[in-house]
Amino acid sequence: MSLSAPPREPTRTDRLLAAVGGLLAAYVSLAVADLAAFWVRPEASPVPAVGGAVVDRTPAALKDWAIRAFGESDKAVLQLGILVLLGVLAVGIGLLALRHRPLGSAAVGAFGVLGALAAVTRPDSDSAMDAVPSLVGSAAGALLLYVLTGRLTRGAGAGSEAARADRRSFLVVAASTGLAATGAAALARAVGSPVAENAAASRAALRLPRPASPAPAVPPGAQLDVPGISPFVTPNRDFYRVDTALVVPRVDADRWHLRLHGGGVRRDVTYTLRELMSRPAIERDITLACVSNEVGGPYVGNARWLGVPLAGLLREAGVRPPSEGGPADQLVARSVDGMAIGTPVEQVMDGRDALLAFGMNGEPLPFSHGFPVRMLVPGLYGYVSACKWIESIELTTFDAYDAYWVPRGWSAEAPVKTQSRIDTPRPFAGPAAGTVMVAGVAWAQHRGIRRVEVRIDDGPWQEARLAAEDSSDTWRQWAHPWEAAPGRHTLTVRATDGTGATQPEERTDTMPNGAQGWHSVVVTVEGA
Ligand SMILES: Nc1nc2c(c(=O)[nH]1)N[C@H]1C(S)=C(S)[C@@H](COP(=O)(O)O)O[C@H]1N2
Ligand SMILES: [Mo]
Repeated sequence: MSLSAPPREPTRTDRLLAAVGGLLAAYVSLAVADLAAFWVRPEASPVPAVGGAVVDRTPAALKDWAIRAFGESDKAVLQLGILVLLGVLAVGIGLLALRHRPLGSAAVGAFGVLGALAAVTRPDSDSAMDAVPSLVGSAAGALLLYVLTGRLTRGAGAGSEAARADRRSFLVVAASTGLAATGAAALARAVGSPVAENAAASRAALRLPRPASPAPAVPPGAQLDVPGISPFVTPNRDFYRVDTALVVPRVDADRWHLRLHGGGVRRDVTYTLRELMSRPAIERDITLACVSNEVGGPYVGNARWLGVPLAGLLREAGVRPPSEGGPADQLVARSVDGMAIGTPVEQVMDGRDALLAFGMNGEPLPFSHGFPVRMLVPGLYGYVSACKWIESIELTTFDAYDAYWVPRGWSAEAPVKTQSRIDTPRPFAGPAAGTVMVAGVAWAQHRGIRRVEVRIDDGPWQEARLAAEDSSDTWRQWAHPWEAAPGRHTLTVRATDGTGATQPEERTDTMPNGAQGWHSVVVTVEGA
């Protein structure tokens, strides 16, 4: 039982245990880092920090593919990928530690340094404290690996009593550390990060102002009574979510402010939420769509938003649109998580209801939709208008600055393209022969929808019944009763917008400025 016994050759069991030790060291590193991040900042935890760095460096085409392949799970898939890669590396490090203990621990430390670098170089990091979770976590992991592998190769022989005692001790240390890390992480999650708690409390305490200009009541005919059609108003919990945030920012409304600055602004202005909410608020129904929405895709939703008109705020600060000689043609909105979204100043100030919104369907913005304040500009895709968790607005020019998505291959300016979607019947459905309601939604925000037509197979285009128009900024439901004969049929839809332009047949990619083309659905009608 002497500590000075010379190391022996590792057996297969030793190697297996070393691999387990490596995995456990990685697990404990991440758990401890997560724990530390609860006090520092949840976003500074290594997996979201590294994941965020990966997201920002992912080629646009790959990101677009990921959104299409994994939908709103793309972030979970990315983080799972990082964990799997870490797992493989951890096994390698465990085996390395068996040969060379200090080197194994040094490797764990090196990953800690990488995580720390990722955390402090995130655009939303404003403190070196963000390095702490990764460093503390990896230090714990490195120490654990050192202790564990120390139990593996001491002793005269693999079968000796000393070696057996060491293995028992390995298992005891491993099990207790693993349990302790799991327990601590679970406890921290249950208690909640103080940062997130303050944000949740500030949201719970928020009283939305009454709109000086309420939205007109939704016309009764705007909602068709067709099972399976998208509801005219998308409930918040069903509203699509697209953003780059791996951890949803939880902003404390009591400490939030918005800075307005840049070309044409008389002098920098800063608004608190209270100041913003004390201005006359307007309430509007606006349909928001994502440029990554494929023909027939789900990334579009309609809500009743409450906020203050952005144009008025800009005017007050001295901003004039380019058509009135203003020096800035681009408004860059930046968020607490480092997003930068560029919007044409001309459109923001042309009379449409561009908003700094704080209410969504009668409640404060949900955290995932930008609490406490986001921007919205009817008629423009979200990536060029709808900055969530906004914290500053800079007036600049398109020549002088490329917003986040532009170097990634997306157009700097992107009005929404007219789209129509068949919600029901679903693709590959098998309705019974007879009257089948073909129905869905069509949108061309700020131009409005004038006509929707449906085609069965290669038949003539037939005009669908349009639901009442709420506003030209919202989508419009449509329905068409079809006398369905047994067999396989292709249903196709196309819309005509308020300018008289009909959706072109040709499909284009979502990149660089939105998909176009006709949506069709294939169904097999069951015989009578
Ligand atoms: N801060 C921030 N704001 C953002 C984004 C983002 O990644 N970060 N994504 C934009 C995109 S691409 C779209 S389509 C809309 C989606 O808003 P939603 O998630 O509330 O539906 O938010 C926009 N605002
Ligand atoms: Mo988007």
